[in-house]
Amino acid sequence: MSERTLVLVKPDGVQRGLIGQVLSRLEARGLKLIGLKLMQMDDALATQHYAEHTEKPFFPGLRAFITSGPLVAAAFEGEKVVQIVRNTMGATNPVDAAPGSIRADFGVDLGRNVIHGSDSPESGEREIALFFDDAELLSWSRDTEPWIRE
Ligand code: DAT
Ligand code: MG
Repeated sequence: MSERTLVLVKPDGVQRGLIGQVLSRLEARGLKLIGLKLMQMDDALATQHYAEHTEKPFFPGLRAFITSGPLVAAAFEGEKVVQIVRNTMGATNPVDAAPGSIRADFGVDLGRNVIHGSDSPESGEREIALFFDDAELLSWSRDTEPWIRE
């Protein structure tokens, strides 16, 4: 079953010039990109996107950070993409993230962990709808597909 996931290169990743390296890892792994944009979140979008966290003590800081500058939003599609992205990202806290994962290799702080990835296929659908219009999502067939998935 194909699923979709939302990836954000957060404002720390953009400020630090890591957009290409972060997306490159996902692209090189074999994930199929179906949507991509540079944008800035406002408070309303941050509150919707992080709906599960709005009552947490860290939310005001998280909202200030995620709206503080441009970010890159990307949508990927394919079997098990949610889990593949989560594993490629590493644990939420870069201190605990496995070496080789994006959060370990590019960060040291929970509040500056460079990348977001949806936590379930349902979250993927919900979050992609917040960031992309249908017309911004491309359905395309990749010529290299047989070399990436059996
Ligand atoms: P993830 O981004 O791995 O899905 P999450 O959904 O639990 O993690 O939290 C969203 C973001 O909020 C996370 O990437 C970093 C920040 N965050 C989470 N827990 C935090 C905490 N206890 N203190 C400060 N920031 C936190
Ligand atoms: Mg989460």
